[in-house]
Amino acid sequence: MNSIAAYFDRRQLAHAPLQELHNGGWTAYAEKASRAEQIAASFPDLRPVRDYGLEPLLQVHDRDYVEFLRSAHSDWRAAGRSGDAIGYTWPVVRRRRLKLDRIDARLGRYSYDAATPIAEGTWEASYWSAQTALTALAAILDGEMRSSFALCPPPAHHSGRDYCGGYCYLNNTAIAAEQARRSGRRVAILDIDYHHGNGTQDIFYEDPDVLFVSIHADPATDYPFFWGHAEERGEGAGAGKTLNLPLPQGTDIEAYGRALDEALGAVRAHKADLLVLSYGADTFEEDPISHFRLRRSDYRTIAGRIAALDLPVLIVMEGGYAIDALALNVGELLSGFVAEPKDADLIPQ
Ligand code: OKP
Ligand code: ZN
Repeated sequence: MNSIAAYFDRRQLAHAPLQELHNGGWTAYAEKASRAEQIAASFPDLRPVRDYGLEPLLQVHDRDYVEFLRSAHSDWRAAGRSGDAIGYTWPVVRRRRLKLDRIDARLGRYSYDAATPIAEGTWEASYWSAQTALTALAAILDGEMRSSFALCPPPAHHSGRDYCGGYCYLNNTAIAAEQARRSGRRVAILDIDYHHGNGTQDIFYEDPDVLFVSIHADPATDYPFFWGHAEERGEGAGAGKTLNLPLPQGTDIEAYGRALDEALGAVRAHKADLLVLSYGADTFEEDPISHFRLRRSDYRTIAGRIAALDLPVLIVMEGGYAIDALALNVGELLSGFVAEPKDADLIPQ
């Protein structure tokens, strides 16, 4: 049983696309609602989520993108389509600024892949996933908890300011990080999902205040291919504030641990006072769409090293597709973090 404060809202389950384009054919959508159901069922008490409205979402995402997400499925229906909305034409060559009404054009304009269908409940679920991250953050900022866990399907880290992709629609992680920065915190984001967090990276790429560090499968072999290479280090004022540590398929805890030490060194050097941890359990050896070799017990090791930073940690759930193992893997990671209320720190020794 997990004891760290965990946040989740059942409206997040409204997102249920049927299928995705995968290796040249349609397969069942991997980011299934049963992922969250399994994890949620492993918590004795999930805490309720507050509604912070659209404003914190619009600190990260463009308004026209948010409006697109809200209306895409009904526009799809209005165009006479059934099932989930999905694009098939992407404006990759200097055409992104064209403002077009046709739903197929807008699906291409606001996405970069065909892995991210918009179903009837996608907006509702994404909205509440972002509110879940904000509520879990507030527990830390208000001093109620030292660390907290946001159970956030749909996930976040492939979504950028004006695009969805990789099962991600709103960037919960970036929304919480931005909110924390606006509350005066010095924020570092550590992304340990198997896949590179291209959306989060893009959002903070020129930002000197928010450090983004990611350990992930080498994009030369793995999704999302076009981001996450070691030479991407940030730009402009943000130069040096992005660190990518790509690792080969087959990586086990030894090589992973070395990358983790480097990542934690960067977090320390940034002098962060809050860590946002984008956690994907798809680094697990049995994950059906990923190729690292981490074992369940490795998550406790990883958490222990992160906890040794002695920072408050907002843990935001990203991927993880070995559904039967998911709750145990999440529990193993959370077991490494402080579960007590923050006030316990004040009790004299
Ligand atoms: C989301 B998250 C491989 C298909 C990959 C997209 C993967 C999105 C992962 N043939 N489809 O980072 O766990
Ligand atoms: Zn992933």
